[in-house]
Amino acid sequence: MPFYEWRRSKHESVPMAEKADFIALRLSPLRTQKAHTMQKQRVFSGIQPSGNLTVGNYLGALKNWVAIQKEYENYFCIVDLHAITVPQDPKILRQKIREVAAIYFAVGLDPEHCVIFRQSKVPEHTELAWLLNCIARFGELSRMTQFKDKTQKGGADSASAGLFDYPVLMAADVLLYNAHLVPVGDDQRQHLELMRTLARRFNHTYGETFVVPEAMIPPTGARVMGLDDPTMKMSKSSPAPAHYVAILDEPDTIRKKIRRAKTDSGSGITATDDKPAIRNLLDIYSAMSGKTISALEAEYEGKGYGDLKKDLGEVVVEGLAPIRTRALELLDDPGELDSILDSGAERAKKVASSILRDAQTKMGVD
Ligand code: AQP
Repeated sequence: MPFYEWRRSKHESVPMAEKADFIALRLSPLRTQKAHTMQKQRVFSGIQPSGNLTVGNYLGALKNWVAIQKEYENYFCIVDLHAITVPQDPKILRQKIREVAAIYFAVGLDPEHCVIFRQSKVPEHTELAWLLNCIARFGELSRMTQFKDKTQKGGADSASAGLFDYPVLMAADVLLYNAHLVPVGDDQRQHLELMRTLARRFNHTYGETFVVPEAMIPPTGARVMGLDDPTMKMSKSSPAPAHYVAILDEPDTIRKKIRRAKTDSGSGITATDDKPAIRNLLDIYSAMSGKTISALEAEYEGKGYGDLKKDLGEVVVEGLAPIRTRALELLDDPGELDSILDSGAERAKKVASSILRDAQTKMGVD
């Protein structure tokens, strides 16, 4: 069974042991043969340039994009219009857009298999978002937990309408390409459900138009938690650098942040409910190294938190350092990055414009 089918229908976490099956399936000669004769399915995903990309973004999204890129026709977007749903400094935003682009290429996304572009350069995204706004319901958007989380501090009244509408723009991003699959971290599950609801509602009301996409959530690293607070999802927009490991952090900074990560009381190294901080460190370790959580628990039996943190620091440095080096090289030539993004936008527009036109025609606004 292909990875996406195996994973998508379950909507639950997958046991570590199944990871090996995933790799075996992907190498199966039968599957490779089939891939040549069948038209590739489409994948869409994106990341907001709203801060320093973290190891959470890497494990929940980027690493998996790279792993599947050859099997699908991929559209990977830098969702800058999502980023401005909260205040951004325009100068920093421009810099972060390039950083995200550099990281996309540095992790190994290959323009031969992936169309990589900026959301704001393909206006069809906002045009379709408006059409979908007219079928999305206020009640549905009011139930989005990410909106509630993000407005917890400042209150919903002062949040931008864009932040409230974020999931509709996200639905437009994916439906605009008739993508079958959306590789994301666990935090996007609810948005994906809304996207599926909107696609079905549109098809039901106006006639078959959109593919109803499926989420593709990785077996480990799907929800990396904050190093300073294992009850909070690690987020790139956190004002506290100790909260996250950034992909572009220097190796010594990574070691230091992991050394200072919060731990739980007691001493055993187990991924149990009473040890959310240790479970998070083991999850990161497992996703970065490919070792199962149970193998790690056995390896660290009788050892201390300090041993775990020291080794984890090295594993993370080893995984991220080459990406950092390559990304910094690419950032030395911003003109080249911009021009690759522009040509990606041209390619994306070709697909997006015809699907938008179809939706407009169905709604009678052609
Ligand atoms: N902590 C995480 N663990 C696993 N996956 C994660 N993702 C984000 N955080 C984690 C995945 O990364 C992709 C990019 O997400 P995004 O930039 O569109 O928005 P987000 O989910 O809101 O990510 P952040 O880092 O928390 O950004 P801010 O702080 O700006 O809101 C998605 O696939 C997401 O699942």
